[in-house]
Formats: sequence, structure tokens, C-alpha cells
Amino acid sequence: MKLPLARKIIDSHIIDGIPEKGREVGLRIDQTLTQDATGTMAYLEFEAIGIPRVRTERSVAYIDHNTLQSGFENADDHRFIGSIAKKHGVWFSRPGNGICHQVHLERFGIPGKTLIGSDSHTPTAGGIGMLAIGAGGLDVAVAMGGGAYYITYPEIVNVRLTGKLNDWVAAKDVILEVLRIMSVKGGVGKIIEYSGDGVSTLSVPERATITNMGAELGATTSIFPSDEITRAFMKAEGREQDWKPLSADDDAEYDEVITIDLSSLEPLAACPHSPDNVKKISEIGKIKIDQVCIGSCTNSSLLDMMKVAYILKGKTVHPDVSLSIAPGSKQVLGMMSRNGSLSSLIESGARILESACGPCIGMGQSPNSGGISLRTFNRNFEGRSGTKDAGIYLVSPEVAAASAINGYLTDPRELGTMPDFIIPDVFDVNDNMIERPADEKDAENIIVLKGPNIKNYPETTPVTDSLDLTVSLKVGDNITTDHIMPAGAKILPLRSNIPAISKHCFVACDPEFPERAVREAPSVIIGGANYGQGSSREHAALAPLYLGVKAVIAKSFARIHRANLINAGILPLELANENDYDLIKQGDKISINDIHCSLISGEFTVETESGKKIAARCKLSERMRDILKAGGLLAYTKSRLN
Ligand code: MIC
Ligand code: SF4
Repeated sequence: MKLPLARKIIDSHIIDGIPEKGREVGLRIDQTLTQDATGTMAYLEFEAIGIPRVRTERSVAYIDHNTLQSGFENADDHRFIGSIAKKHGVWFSRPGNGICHQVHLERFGIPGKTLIGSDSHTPTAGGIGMLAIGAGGLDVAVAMGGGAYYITYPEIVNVRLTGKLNDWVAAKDVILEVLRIMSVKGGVGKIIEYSGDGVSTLSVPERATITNMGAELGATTSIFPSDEITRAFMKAEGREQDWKPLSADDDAEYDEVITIDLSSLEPLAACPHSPDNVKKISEIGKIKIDQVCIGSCTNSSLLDMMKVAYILKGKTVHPDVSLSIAPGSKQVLGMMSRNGSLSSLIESGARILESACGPCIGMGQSPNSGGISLRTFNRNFEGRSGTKDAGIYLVSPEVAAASAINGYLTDPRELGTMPDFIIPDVFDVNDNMIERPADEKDAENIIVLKGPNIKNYPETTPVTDSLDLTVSLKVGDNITTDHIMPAGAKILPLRSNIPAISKHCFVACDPEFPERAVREAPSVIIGGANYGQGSSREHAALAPLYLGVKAVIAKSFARIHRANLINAGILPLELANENDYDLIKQGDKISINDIHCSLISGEFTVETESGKKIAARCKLSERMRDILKAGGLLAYTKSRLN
């Protein structure tokens, strides 16, 4: 059979299971990454597993999310991660060095290797032909210990790109078009593989924008071939020796094909409050704006920044607009300072932020009340910016910069002919902010520094044979992990403290939830379709666990969150008939019996107080069943090591 590229990489990394669509396979993981907001838990979990040194080819810990230090907590977490990384063989990218996905692409990613990261945008590295997947922290901890990472053997969707983008139409518009076509749940269980003659017209940073935001499709990952353009990028990073050519076989067989003619695209925006609510800028019209934020792991490369600088040069940001810009890495910021583009930004009045996630995760720069904010980011969920009634539009850097000058949403094609933006052949490489791990012989002298806000992994219990549960919450479709476990500058510092962070669980939907869940425990949450989309944060499973939630019954689940629920020992049940969603209300009592048999058959019966029987499903591999019976992945891994 003629193989897609993703299948070639998967098949060469399978260490457990049979490669058949829909079945679970375990992959050997070559590299891992963590960031600080999920990393504290991941390293506590790694410590609890008890393996002294990572067994991957490369593991890297980044500090990029929780960089506003308005109390001791974030600084303590940085110190904890730095010290535990050093001890256990993990490289450490210090705060200020940049956003994990940008830096990993620049300094560590290798075509053809596997990478899992405790961040949903890990697929960014698919831009250089890596099989890069977002996962929960505990899955990353297990992979660091040399364990396999399990995925459902995916369907592969081929997005064939033809033609070439017109002036001022960007890679962001390509992925927004894919989101318009496939929706935020269209990618679940699938890998998106790009091919076609349009690929050679896109640089690595542009490809990485597309694979990055493939996370918003719910896809397992996205991948581009590794070609001469990839080689030039790796050479510019001084890493040509890590390059190799990779592509699908000619006439490879795919499960689905989508063709996009790049030359037919025009500037697009994802309108509030979902990344798939995509419209043409020309259709939306010249709406007045209050804020523009440029940066994030989607759009903060040197190429993006050079385009923004060109547009801002000699102009002033509109008086009604606040413009903030966070370059993606120290490398990008340094090169901008040397090629003059940084001064164009400064002169225009842009507010230059450190190289970090910043406003993307609500770490500052919340818009004004009812504000309209254009952002080059990847998520515009309601409230994620920190201002509940703000309207966030996701756009390209070109749209963002042109609009910041005009004060209204602007089609950048109004700027006329676009110059050629030439990325240098050699990048300024300086890894002085990346700390090497200690040598194995020195590791035992390294003391892991834990602050008072760092608490252990919560207790889990094996799934029992029957459950009598109260419905502590009922929510609708497309609930994000930002609803379940909000981020932002106030709550993020509690990421290493599950008892404290659980007090904020679901408050975006219902401020009474945390107290009610404790009062009514054990309880169950009822959800709609695509429950748990968005971030990889396992806190969205650990906080409900801590509050006594034993099961979630939903119309369907997002991939990473479903895995996180199982890893935490919580049952994720899917309604066999979506209409049965209407039969259960908040406050109802339900019971689930014969659970141990149901775990094997995958068929569950949920009985309501009035005696109605509702069919639910949960397709589990033997491994997942054992995880649930052990009381979660940590207990399962420990028992297997023993
Ligand atoms: C996000 O973009 O939502 C985050 C913050 O990067 C998360 C990880 C987290 O919640 O810490 C993600 O995408 O996985
Ligand atoms: Fe950071 Fe935003 Fe990227 Fe998440 S999406 S890794 S918060 S920049």
C-alpha cells in the first residue's frame, strides 16, 4: 500500500498494538516538552513514578505561560521546574527564552521523530515533518520515563494545497479556511497531512502556523513533508545534520481529501467565540476595534514580525487602539533588534511584551468592557481574554497590524503590492538561556526546590462496580477546558495546587459549582458534543476529581480531555442516542451498575430516578480498562513498575 507520511512515522514507532484504524497503538516517544502551567504537575507525576532519569532522546522544560509574577507562586514553580529538570535529565528553557512551540521548532525539533508535549499546540513541530502530539501532563511524565504514548490509530485527511497565496493573504488564512471547512470537532481521531505543489510556496514558519492551529480542529496532529525548504530552515538554525527528506508515497491512500487553491483565498477572521466561526474580512466590514494583540505560538516568527514592522513603519497606532506585540522567542526578538524591525514597532507606539504566551492565556492585556480585540492567536473562547463580554477575532499578523493603524478591521490588501520578505540564510543562534541537565553522576546532589504552593497529585480511587451519583452540573455543546478550569493571571498560579485551583472549577459556567460538587459528591457532569475541547490541561480532569466527580456523560468528547479523564480515573461515557441528553437534568440522581462488565463490553446503562434506562458507551482498550480499575494512570504505572 502507498503510505501517507504520518503513517510511515507512526508505523516506525509502534511498540504496542496493531496498526488498524480505530484501534489503540502505543508509540515510542523520541522527545517530550512541557511548559510551566502544565509542567509542575507533569514533573510531580514523574517524581511520583520514581524513575531517576528521563529515557527519551530529548526532553525539554519551558517557562513561557505563567510569567507574570504578582506573588511568589509562579516564581516558585519556575524554580521547582528548573531544579527538577536539572536533576532528571531534562533541558531547561529559562523564562525570557520564548514560547515552547516556537523555541522547540527552532532548536530541538527533528523531522521524522515523535514528540509529545503537555500543551495542545505541540503539533506546531509538524511544520518540519515531526509527528508532534499534545497530551496530558501524566502522559508526558510516562513518556519521559520511557513508556509508550497511546493514540487511536487515526484516519488521515490529506489537505492538498495548490497555487500560491496572493499578496497579504497569509498562512493564518489557510488554517482558518480549513477550520471553516472542518469545524472545531471535524478533526477528532484524524491526522491532517498537507501535500501538493502549494507546499513548496510556504516557508517553515508559515507551515508551523498551519500545524499549530490544527489543534483547533480537534485533530491528533497535523504534518507537512520535510523538503528543501525545511532543510534551509534547519541549516539557518545550524542544525542541517538533523534534517532528512520525508514525504508521503506518490499516490498515497488517504481517508479523505480536501483541496485548497491558495490563490483563491482572501483574508479571513474567526469571529467570537469560536475558532471555526470563520468569515471573510471583506464580509465582516470595517468594525471599530479597541485592541490588537500580536504574538502567541501561532504567529510570532521572525517572518510575521517583519511583516508587522513593515506595516507599522513610520505610522502611529490609532488613538483608540492598544497594540501589544510579543515576539515568539529570544532568537526572534534579538534578530528584530538587529535588523531594525523592532524600532519600527517601538516608534509606532506598540507595547512590546516579553517573549511568552502573555495575553493569549490571559496573563495581562485583558480588553476593556465590551471591547473588540483582534488577536493573531488560536483561541477566542468566551472569557479566555479575561474580559467576559469582550469579542475576540482571530486574524493574521497582516490584518492585525493594518487594523491597529486604522482603528477598524482592515483588509490588508488595501496596502497595495507586498514586498518580498526575505528570511536570512543564517539565524542568530544563542542557546545561553537553555540550561543543560546535570550529568547523571552529579544528579543526586541536586536539591529539588518546592515552594509552599506546590501540593502533591490528588488521591484517586479505582472505579467501583456500581455508582450512585447526583448530577452536579449540566452544560451544553463545545464546552472548552477554559470553561472547566479557567486560566488567566489570577488562577494560573494555582496550577501546582489542585485543592486551591479546584475552587475555580467551572465558575465560568456556574460560580456555585465547586461547593455544590463537594456537597453532592459523588457526582456526575452531563455535557454536550465535543466536551473538553481546547487545551491539554489535565487540571480540567484533576479538579473535578478532587471535587468528587466520578463520571462525565456527554454527547461526545475531545481527544486529549477524554484521555485526561481516564488518566484521572473518571469514566467518560458517551450517550448512545444524543436525544437522551434531554432526559437528565441538573440535580437528578442516577445510577450505573455492573460497571466492571460494562468496561469490557463498552456498553453501559444509566438509570434515572424514575427508572428510565439510558444507553451509554465507552470504547476502551484493555490498557484503558486497567487504568480505570487501578484508579488512574499514575497508580497503574506505579503498579506495573512494581
Ligand atoms: C492554552 O493555549 O490553552 C494552553 C494554556 O497553552 C494550554 C495548556 C495549559 O492549559 O496550560 C494548552 O493549549 O494545552
Ligand atoms: Fe501559549 Fe497561547 Fe500557544 Fe497556549 S496557545 S501555548 S497559551 S501562546
